Amino acid sequence: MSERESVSVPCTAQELAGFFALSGPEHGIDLAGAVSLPASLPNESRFSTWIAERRDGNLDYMVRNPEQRLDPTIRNPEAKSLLVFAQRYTDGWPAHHRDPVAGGQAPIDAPWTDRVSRYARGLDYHDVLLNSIRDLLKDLVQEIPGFVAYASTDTGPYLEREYAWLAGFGFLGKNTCLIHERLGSGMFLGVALTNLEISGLPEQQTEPLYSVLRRREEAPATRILSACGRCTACIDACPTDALLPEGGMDARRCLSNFTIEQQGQTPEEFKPAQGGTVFGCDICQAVCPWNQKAERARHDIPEVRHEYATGEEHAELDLARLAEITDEEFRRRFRRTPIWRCHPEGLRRNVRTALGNLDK
Ligand code: B12
Repeated sequence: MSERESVSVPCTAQELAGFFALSGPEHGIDLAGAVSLPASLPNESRFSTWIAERRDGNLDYMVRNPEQRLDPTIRNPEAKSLLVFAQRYTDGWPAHHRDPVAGGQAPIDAPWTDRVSRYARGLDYHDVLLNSIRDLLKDLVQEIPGFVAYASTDTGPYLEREYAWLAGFGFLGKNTCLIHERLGSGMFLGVALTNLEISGLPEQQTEPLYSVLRRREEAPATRILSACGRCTACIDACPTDALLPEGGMDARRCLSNFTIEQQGQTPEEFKPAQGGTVFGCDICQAVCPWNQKAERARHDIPEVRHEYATGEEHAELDLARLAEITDEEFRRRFRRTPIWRCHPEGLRRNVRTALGNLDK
């Protein structure tokens, strides 16, 4: 935000809720809320420990300016609030269905899309959700003169799950995902840094300002940090012990990190755990009882956005061919999907590992 834009603009939480209720559904937003800045994040010290111990596993963007990630007003002193949004990408994971992809149990002739994490079977959320948020913000500019906002999803220096928790979206699961009690964790998060000075907004909220379930949902009386109780299904199921028993994740052991983010070879010790998966990992979400419940609840909530359904770029292709995919074909097919992130050499690497595992 520049000097000119630094003037804060007042509004009430109620006005914002009314606006979200009108504009949210139009732009495919499932949850919307807001957090006043600066905010005290519930797991600030856990993030600092994670960085200090380099549990990021070479995710250099996470290690850069960690203090700014904890407090966005360091970089933008004039920012007054962060709007928070969620968009579902799946209805959940079927009961007791260890994703064949993730579990590595997929037979050699399984469709290869079954070997890709659910979040990556359609178009890229960095475009879809970001555009939804931007469209909604354009509407809000019309309503509130002087309103300024910068939207991002995933890539901005924000601990998005922490803000989503403060905004009343759900709780932080042992699988480290933000879990909504009825929608599960199959949702993307996005935020917008703004100059809105919002009155009537508790620091920690028990429900979002807008929810796709609004009329059907009873708001919880209090918002607890984690509702996993004694369940350890995700920790037990993770084949590489990436989820820590005390909470949080060691990304140096996460299959999702190896198959999406990391360049170079997957360490030998982790290759068998990749099974038949070629991109991402869903095990810790697939085994989560909250996601199995979400699957059962899907009949009474609107469909997930069509952009996240499997598209043409995921047309059938045998793994042997995919292991040799040319850079050009990769670019042509995957440019608009999350698979773009791992580059052609990353995809070839992942497919070869999967083929090696399936051969055994
Ligand atoms: C880096 C990153 C990764 C890394 C590291 C994951 C991680 N858990 O940190 C890797 C590449 C492994 C990854 C994988 C995935 N990611 Co990711 N990732 C991010 C990113 C960019 C930052 C996350 C971060 O801040 N990590 C920091 C460390 C400290 O987090 P942590 O160890 O989990 O600890 C935090 C909490 O768990 C909690 N905590 C820690 N210990 C304890 C203990 C207790 C008792 C409690 C209550 C809480 C608690 O406090 C910490 C601070 O918030 C965010 C986007 C963003 N800007 O926020 C997306 C994000 C978290 N990822 C997302 C997704 C979809 C995924 C995958 C599902 C993709 C896939 N299918 O392969 C997997 C899920 C793996 C998993 N279980 O996390 C979504 C999650 C949406 C949701 N519903 O929560 C996000 C929000 C992106 C988005 N904009 O939608 N991701």
